[in-house]
Amino acid sequence: MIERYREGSARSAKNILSVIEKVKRDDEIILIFLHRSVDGDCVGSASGICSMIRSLGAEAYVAIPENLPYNMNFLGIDDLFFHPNGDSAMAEEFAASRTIGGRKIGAAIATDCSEGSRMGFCGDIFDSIENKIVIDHHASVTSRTDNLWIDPDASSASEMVFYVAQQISEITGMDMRDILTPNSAKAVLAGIVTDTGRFTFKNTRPETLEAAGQLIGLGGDISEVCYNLFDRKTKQKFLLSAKARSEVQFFCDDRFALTVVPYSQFVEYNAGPDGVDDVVSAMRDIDGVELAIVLRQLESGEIRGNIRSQEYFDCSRFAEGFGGGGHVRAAGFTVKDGDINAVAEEVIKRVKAEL
Ligand SMILES: [Mn+2]
Repeated sequence: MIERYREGSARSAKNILSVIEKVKRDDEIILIFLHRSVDGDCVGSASGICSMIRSLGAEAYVAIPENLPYNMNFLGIDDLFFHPNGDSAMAEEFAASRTIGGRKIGAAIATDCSEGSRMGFCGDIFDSIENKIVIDHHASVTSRTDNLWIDPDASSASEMVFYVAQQISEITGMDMRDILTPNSAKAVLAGIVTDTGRFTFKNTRPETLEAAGQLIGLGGDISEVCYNLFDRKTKQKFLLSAKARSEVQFFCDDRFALTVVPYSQFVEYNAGPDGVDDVVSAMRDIDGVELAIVLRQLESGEIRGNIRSQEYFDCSRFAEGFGGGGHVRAAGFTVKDGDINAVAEEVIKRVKAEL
């Protein structure tokens, strides 16, 4: 066991084992929650926890607030998900009685986020459940529960979940292969790969690679994961990304790069909301650029800002100014609706005051 994870992962493992005991005794179910705008890390960490709980004989589902992005379909983990807003019999039963298969929700586990406000429409369900466990690597936390493991230095929630699985293996004597199925090991690996930019970001530590190495041994195919999450793209996405890159503007002696993608461009290029996901890091990597921001408008009218910095700009604090959050070098925010150009002007003004 990696020393710096020993205490937190042991505490989380014990909390999880005790809720498993409780839900088995009371014939209840556990729901796992992740943040909206789902990404590899929230999906990977939630899937790992779900697989772990099922392996210990309790019933669990990942309550997902939106469809899995197409580039994560290769993970083959559909059986872990529960779509409370879907049109399945399960969703209908839940809407009518707040039960699944006749069982009440006995506990909630949040991974890669800690607050209902980050979970889209699943937030109300999360908030209504009394028994909560949180495993997260985002520093901005306001929720207060004893069952909280927050480690802002961890590369990803998925890395933390891997070490929780290892603790459960140590405590129960179960083999890691019986705790994480090959597909969920692949999902946890996908989470680490996502949040480390395939092991190139500064958050990549020896313990990150240790976890990744073991996950490959458990069935995670690293090249399949990297191809699907980073390299694979549709023609539409390729063209929209090129357009967004060609329209980048520079400010503050070229230290700040900004590009603005109105919804009309998503329509023109027939690309999905993830169509410019690869742009912000590419902008941040331009020589001399400290701060990169991509503003995009979604079909709902929402304006989403993605923020990346190179060395010193605090993205998390800047995002908080717009009601968002994240990490020091990578953060984001969402503005409910409004004029994307007006938001851009406000962003430029605030950056100029700070950078
Ligand atoms: Mn994460």
